[in-house]
Amino acid sequence: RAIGFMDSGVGGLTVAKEAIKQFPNENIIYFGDEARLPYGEKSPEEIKKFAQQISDFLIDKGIKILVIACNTATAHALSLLKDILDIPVIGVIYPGSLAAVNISKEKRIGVIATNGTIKSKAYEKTISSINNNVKIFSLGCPRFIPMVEDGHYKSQEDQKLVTQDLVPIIKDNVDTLVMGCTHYPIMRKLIQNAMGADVRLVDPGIAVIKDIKQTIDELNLKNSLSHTRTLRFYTTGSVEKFRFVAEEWLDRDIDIKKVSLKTLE
Ligand code: DGN
Repeated sequence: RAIGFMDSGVGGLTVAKEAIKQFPNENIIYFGDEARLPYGEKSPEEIKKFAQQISDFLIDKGIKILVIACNTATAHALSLLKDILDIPVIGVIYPGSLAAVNISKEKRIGVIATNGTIKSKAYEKTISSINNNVKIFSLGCPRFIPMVEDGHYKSQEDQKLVTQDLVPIIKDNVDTLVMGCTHYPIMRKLIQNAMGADVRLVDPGIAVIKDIKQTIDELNLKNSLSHTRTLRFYTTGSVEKFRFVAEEWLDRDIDIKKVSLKTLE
């Protein structure tokens, strides 16, 4: 069986890439719901419905663990999916919060994310529950998601837009910044340039790998070593568009299939 990853688009590939590297024997099935992107502007009820549909689809394909490789879906649907699914479900917000608290020296932590994640206050609540003395500054950066989906994260013009949007959090003088949307690490360089070299960037998608490993070990879900693994990718949007960003990011050719929204309903 496989480890399943879900996101609204290519963002969760930042998590899947690390999983591909760290778990060489594990099958990976990835689902990007690009036809319904951006999740950041949808209501919690809609996100819950999408997350249920996608988890049903992935379970049908044979996953043994579900990783919600999307902060917005983690904020709105993690506890629901944990309740209703009988496989382990792992979200990115707790591991990201813990990594940020551990790495921050001055305990001034910034969080950038979709408007949906920011409104949910999921990071604020989680970070405060880990350490009550942290000052938290939050900022919605919705424009970064279409930039990443369209491959706009390289030019000077892209840098200008990113820096412009980050001005409020730059002014907050944070020492640590959580990239609280899985799309953002794809434009990590631009974010680091804007924030300055001494601000520590936290990628919750990397932090979650430890949790996945622990779940595999504890529940004895490891594949046998002789196994040749498979990687499969699904999108509800355009296969070509998904391929454009995904193959560059993963640095390999991949098999992508289109899923119509009708089959999810
Ligand atoms: N990648 C998603 C996240 O981490 O929140 C959301 C992107 C979006 O659909 N707005």
